Amino acid sequence: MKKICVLGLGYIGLPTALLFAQHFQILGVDINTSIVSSLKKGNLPFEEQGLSELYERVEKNFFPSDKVEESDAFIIAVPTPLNESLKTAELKYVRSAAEMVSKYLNSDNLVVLESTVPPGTSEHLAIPTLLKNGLTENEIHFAHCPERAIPGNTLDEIINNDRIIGANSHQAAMMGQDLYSSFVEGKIHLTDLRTAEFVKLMENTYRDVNIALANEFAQMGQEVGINIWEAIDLANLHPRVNILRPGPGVGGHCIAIDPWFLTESSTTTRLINLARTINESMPNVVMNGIRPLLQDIKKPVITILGVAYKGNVDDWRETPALKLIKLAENEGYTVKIHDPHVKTFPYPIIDLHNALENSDCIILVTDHVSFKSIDPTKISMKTKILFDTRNTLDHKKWQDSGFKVKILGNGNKTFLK
Ligand code: SAJ
Repeated sequence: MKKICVLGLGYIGLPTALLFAQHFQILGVDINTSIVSSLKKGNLPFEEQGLSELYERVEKNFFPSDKVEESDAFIIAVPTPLNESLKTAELKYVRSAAEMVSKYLNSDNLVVLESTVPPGTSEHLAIPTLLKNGLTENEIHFAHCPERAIPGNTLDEIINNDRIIGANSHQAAMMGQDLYSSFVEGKIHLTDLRTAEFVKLMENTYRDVNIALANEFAQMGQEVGINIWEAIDLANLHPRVNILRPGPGVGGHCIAIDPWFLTESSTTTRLINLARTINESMPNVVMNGIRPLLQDIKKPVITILGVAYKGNVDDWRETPALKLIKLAENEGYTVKIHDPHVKTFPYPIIDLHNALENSDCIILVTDHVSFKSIDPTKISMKTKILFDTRNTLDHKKWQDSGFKVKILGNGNKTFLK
């Protein structure tokens, strides 16, 4: 049985490792020893639909460790965070993973980089680092196979989405295709390394720009006096229009970051940076909507519902909630936070009852499905104000329960309702 070493057991590395473990012996490596030891006890480090069932099924083929060993293939799925002040990719984890692999690499092996990286990283940084053990460039079989899975539906998307594999040679491309077709049911498309890197970044940038447009429309909806949510639904009835949804900002480890990887060494981009600026300013837009609602209240207390970057996940990386909380604190508000999914966060997360007690205003930040079942008739707050940044609750029900309801992007109701 083939042995595959997966480096990085995070949101992508772990599901990928477990899917490979259906067919191969998997060494799952992470430098975080607490992740390794909890995986050894059968505890997964994060929530993801279907992951624990998969883990139980393939456990016998999956070996967590903090050390790399000789293997037939190495998959690098380590984080590539953004250096916030420079707006550039931090590639130290890719470099150190490649260094670890280089010690065990031979000319029969395949190395796959799954982490999202700026164009050129495979050729300029990853391959040269792997060469350190004395192999020549022709002896290295290298592929970039960026993940395309959406958190919350990761397994289904890793299996069923089409996959792009960029490679440094025809042989490496074939090896990559052979490996991934063990569980990928979507089509596999082959290309060169740099194109694969670029395509991945284009996908997330396209989404970011589309959301920025929706967010700009939302602000215009308020100015013009229309309900932008209805307007977007109506525009999307056009067969060639698909505007995404406004919100409190774009979070997560991908869409809020990847556009910067695309622009970091470009002098020609304008639109991409502007979209980032628009999306990053959405917590300010929310705060501008909240301020007049609380102006007559002494020492306002607000309740943030949801700090995960999007609905039904426990991931709060790059969440717009953090900026919103900071702005609210700077405004002098007391902030209480409830999120049924997020377990650890820089601010205390408290239960719903305590989060609402003595509060003046709820700001719904994350569209967790469970928030829809909150019964507004059972809520006792000091002042009943709801600001829904996701247009997700049943507003009539909340109004009927005495709440003043504001919705991001709703300048007014339509005449017919
Ligand atoms: N958001 C909106 N409005 C929308 C859609 C999303 O404000 O209409 C916000 C979300 O609330 C969230 C952020 O955008 O804060 C990003 O969420 P998302 O669901 O759009 O995307 P991610 O970051 O969870 O996953 C994306 C996906 N990329 C695309 O759809 C092009 C996924 O396929 C990628 O694999 C993933 O990034 C990644 O890892 O790159």
